[in-house]
Amino acid sequence: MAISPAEFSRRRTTFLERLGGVAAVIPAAALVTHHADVEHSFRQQSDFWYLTGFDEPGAVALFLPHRPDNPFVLFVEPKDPTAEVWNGFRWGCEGAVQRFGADLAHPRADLAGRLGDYLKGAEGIAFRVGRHPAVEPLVLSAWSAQLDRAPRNGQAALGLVAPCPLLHELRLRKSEAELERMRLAARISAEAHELARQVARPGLNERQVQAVIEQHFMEQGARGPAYGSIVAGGDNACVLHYTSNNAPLADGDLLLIDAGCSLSDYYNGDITRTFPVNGCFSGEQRALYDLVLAAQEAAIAAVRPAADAEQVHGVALRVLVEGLVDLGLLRGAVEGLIEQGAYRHLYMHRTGHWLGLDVHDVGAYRLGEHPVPLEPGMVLTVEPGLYVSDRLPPPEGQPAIDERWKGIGIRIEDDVAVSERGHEVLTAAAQKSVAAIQR
Ligand SMILES: [Mn+2]
Repeated sequence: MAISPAEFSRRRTTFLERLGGVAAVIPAAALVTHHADVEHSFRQQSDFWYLTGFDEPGAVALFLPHRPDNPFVLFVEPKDPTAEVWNGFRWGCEGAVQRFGADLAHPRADLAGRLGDYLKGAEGIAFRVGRHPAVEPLVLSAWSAQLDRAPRNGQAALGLVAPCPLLHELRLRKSEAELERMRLAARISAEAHELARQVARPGLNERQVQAVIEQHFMEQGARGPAYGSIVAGGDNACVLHYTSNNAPLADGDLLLIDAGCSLSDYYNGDITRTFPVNGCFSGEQRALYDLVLAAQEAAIAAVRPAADAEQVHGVALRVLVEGLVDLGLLRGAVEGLIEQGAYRHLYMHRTGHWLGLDVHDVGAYRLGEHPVPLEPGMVLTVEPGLYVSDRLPPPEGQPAIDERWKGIGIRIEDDVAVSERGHEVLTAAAQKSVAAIQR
């Protein structure tokens, strides 16, 4: 079930409460040029979406706690038959009020003329500077005009503040309805990984596997991939953000796939699986796979209320480093290796990130000195990996890597929701045990 209008309304009420007397200006995304006069398919800005559910470009939402009778105002592209013939349906001002719960709606072109009046009486302006080039000059000039008037009308000069901390704290904790959407995104994404493993075979191109995955996303009603799918055979898997996906799969190589779908309302899955192209691990591949899987399972087991993402990372890291020492790929005492970062030529990223409307979702990881404690409703990925290649030299004192290990890149990633009792793995339908992925 899609997020209900009532839930969008509750989000706005909470946001308005948190704003105190500060007015917020939250712009929608603009269309982005792909090339020449062709645009990328539209992707709404997640903060704007979270508060409005309005999926058109160029709109601007105002949240005005100092105007309790009409605190939610939308500026939208008005109805225009000619424009709609070319670019599709618009809700217009009437739709903004009737379907999206705006107290008042105006054509976007009126923003410059009306913004100053709407901000009158606010204690400050919450606006994200640096991200919205079409809206920022209007906000700054309305702010400037208020500063000009302040000495005469005796009102305190307004402050300009960032809306992000407030809003992102809300987005970090998912409601039950949001978790339901994320379960669906996770399920569709997991099914696509299962299909990919069934079709993968030596000689197939990475791109052909990508097609199977993304076809499933769209068949199942998702918008498409949540991010550039990574389909990386053999040594390509050691490039963390490999997206060229255009090499033939080799017999004897592993295939790393990092792909997840984005639903119509932008909730995302983010899954990585790694398996042998021919269904059979070599000794070295198996040793490293067992190690990454053990690290991942230990890290998932550490996800529970009051733990934090740094502890989860620490658990994965310890398992990896201990295993790498056992395999002779690192040398020294585990504690010291972790402290010095002597593993970073083999494991160079963190173990996870928040997941939600953005794939790398918003929300702080630390507040000052302290890591943010996990709470029920938070969703994070758990994704340790190992990447053995010539790209980064071992640090001083660490052994040279034997050729037999090179070209092995492995990552295993699940989406994990923190629950009252511990955690729920949303992506469990994507198999990862050796028994399941060997043929
Ligand atoms: Mn991820």
